[in-house]
Amino acid sequence: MKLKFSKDFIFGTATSSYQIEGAINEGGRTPSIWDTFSETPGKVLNGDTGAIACDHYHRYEEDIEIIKSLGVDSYRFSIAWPRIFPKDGEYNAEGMEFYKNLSMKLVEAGIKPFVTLYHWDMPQWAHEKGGWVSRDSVQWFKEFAEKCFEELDEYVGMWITHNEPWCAALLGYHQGVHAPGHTNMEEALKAAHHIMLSHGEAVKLYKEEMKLKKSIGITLNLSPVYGASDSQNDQLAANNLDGYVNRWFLDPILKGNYPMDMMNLYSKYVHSYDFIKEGDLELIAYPSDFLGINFYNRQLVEFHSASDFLFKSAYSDYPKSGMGWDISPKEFKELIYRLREEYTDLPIYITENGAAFDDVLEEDGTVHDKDRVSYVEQHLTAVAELNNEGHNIAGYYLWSLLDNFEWAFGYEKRFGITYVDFDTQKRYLKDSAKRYTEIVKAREI
Ligand code: GBH
Repeated sequence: MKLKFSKDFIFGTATSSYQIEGAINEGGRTPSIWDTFSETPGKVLNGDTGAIACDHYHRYEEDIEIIKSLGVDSYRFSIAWPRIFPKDGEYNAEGMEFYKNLSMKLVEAGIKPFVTLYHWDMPQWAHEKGGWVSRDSVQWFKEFAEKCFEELDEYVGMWITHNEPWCAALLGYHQGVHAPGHTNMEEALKAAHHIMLSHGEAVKLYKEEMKLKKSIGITLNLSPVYGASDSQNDQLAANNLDGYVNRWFLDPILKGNYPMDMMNLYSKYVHSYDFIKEGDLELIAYPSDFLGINFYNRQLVEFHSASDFLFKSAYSDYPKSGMGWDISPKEFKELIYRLREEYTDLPIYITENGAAFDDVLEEDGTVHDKDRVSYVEQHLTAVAELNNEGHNIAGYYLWSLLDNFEWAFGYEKRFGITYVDFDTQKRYLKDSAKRYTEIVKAREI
């Protein structure tokens, strides 16, 4: 039986600035923390950097043609902060020009720009003044946001303040696998707090001060977590990972408080929680218009007494993507049920979903990525089913338009529905792009 998508359901595809743009020294841009990090030996696989990436900065018109050919309603991209503020307090109109042209051309093509302000490329100057660990970052971000709102709001369909604060804060400052590569839990919690605070400030600025009217929200990476068994210990492990990845962000943003069990668990790593100031939680929970979710996989954990928060990954017999992540569309649905029950009635956008696999470019320029086709079909079916059940998923953005710089994995992991030959910068539509186009055009699966 075919499942239908409503007329106003938004189909899209997504990218982010550092992962595709390249042109790191052009248009007045200064380095971001990801330039610094990826240039540090040992941080990124094969020593890859985003210096050239997909050369999208020069090829964006060609890339818009690809987006057009997919028939999607919307395109999600992010703005490189160091193009807009290459130095503290110094606005760079030339940097903004790029995003204006991109947005205008998208609008002309009938494609709605969905713009993320922060997808992890903090200017190096801001990092040197303390980065997200410093409370001043809230102010720096607000200035950046204000300029973007001023210059781009007329073209933009929807705004996302932050992409995946968990990654920026915890992968960046606790696990050290993302820029800036620190391993300090207290720093990570401060960074998370300031990122969420800057989200609240930006939404408030947008609505209350600037009185602008498009939709604005935040995107979280959410992973439904399960214990390997029903034992109390494994369930505790699951609760802790759920707190670490999901609740630490969901609770402040949607309920205006931090989860107490996690505050207790973290307290031995934190000198004091006085970086959480009076009024902060209210601001963090400032009402936005939607919740964005990036969904990739569920996680299965077991109790592990020797690890900081008492969990470790457990063996799972699920089929895996090329990242080794469980393919878990059923758990995606469970995540949405939980959000509806415990957290929010806001429209939900799936702002990213997709998978890496080992793609092979055939001599005739085709890529038969049947595993990705199946991954996308399974998750889109889940979205359609959820909507039939009345859960109001307002849109779906396939990650990613192009193979790109996959952070710590460099160019080795390909998430694109378009294959990029990084030697020639030639693009080739994979079978998944063709299948997605069919679904988008038929608006049914
Ligand atoms: C997103 O982050 C990013 O927004 C995007 O830039 C990136 O290219 C894309 O995903 C693909 O990676 O513990 O092994 O089960 C992904 C966030 C967080 C998703 C960790 C997978 C669990 C991995 N990821 N999560 S595992």
